[in-house]
Amino acid sequence: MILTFVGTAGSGKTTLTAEFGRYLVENGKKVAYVNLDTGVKRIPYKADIDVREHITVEELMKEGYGPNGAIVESYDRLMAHVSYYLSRILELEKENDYVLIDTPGQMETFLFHEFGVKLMENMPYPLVIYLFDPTILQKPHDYCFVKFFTLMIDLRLGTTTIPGLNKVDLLENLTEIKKYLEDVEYLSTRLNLETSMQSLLAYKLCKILSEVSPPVRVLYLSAKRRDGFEDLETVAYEHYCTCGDLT
Ligand SMILES: Nc1nc2c(ncn2[C@@H]2O[C@H](COP(=O)(O)OP(=O)(O)OP(=O)(O)O)[C@@H](O)[C@H]2O)c(=O)[nH]1
Ligand SMILES: [Mg+2]
Repeated sequence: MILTFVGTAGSGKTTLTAEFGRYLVENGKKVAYVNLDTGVKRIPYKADIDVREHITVEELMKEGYGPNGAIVESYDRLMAHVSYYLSRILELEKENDYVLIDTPGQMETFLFHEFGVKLMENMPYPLVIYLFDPTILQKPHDYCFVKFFTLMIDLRLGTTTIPGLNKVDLLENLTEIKKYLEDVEYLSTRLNLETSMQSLLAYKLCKILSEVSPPVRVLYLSAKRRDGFEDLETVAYEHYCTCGDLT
């Protein structure tokens, strides 16, 4: 089973990769780790595959690139090795129960560069966990954004994407947040009470949500407290082993 963690900078991809891996190993599973981030300095797990074998952002900056240019250039150079990484990931999958993939710090690098697209499109039944930080959820329309962004990842990468609210240990109002994320009727009612253009747009989008997407389960995760780890295992199992729906 291959699980790919995608998310905005600082959403907790690397920490979750390490901690979920440790949890799986403690539960008797064989786990392999893949680091696809050319910019990371230190990682808290032992990577079986690491793109920094080929190139790092640091090296490119020494060649004179700026930080953003170096990130893009690093994935331009990795394009020549996509098939190599793909075949090594598939080998690891045969030898392990889980392959956990940690993706570039900035999500746009993975979603907008051909490297991420080619890698994911050629994986069999790719499963992505889209990690989002609680700080993004300020207004009712933000919940709509998260739901559609999950679909946009499916659209771009050809994956099945499960949204995962990360760092729930920081939250005091999780019950209310769950209502917004799981009950479209509740969200629509709240959006209807708002007067902004964003809310109106979100209200219209919510109406078509059930047509374009089955009701997808949301994960509530914390690497700090290991919250949601059993659910994450279940999602992976249902996706790969029962080819079931993830509602
Ligand atoms: N409270 C809390 N903090 C967390 C959790 N997971 C990660 N963090 C913190 O969030 C920050 C970012 O974590 P990372 O794992 O580096 O996040 P990332 O998405 O890999 O970050 P980049 O790759 O640099 O974009 C660190 O300070 C972590 O300690 C969590 O479950 N709870
Ligand atoms: Mg990281």
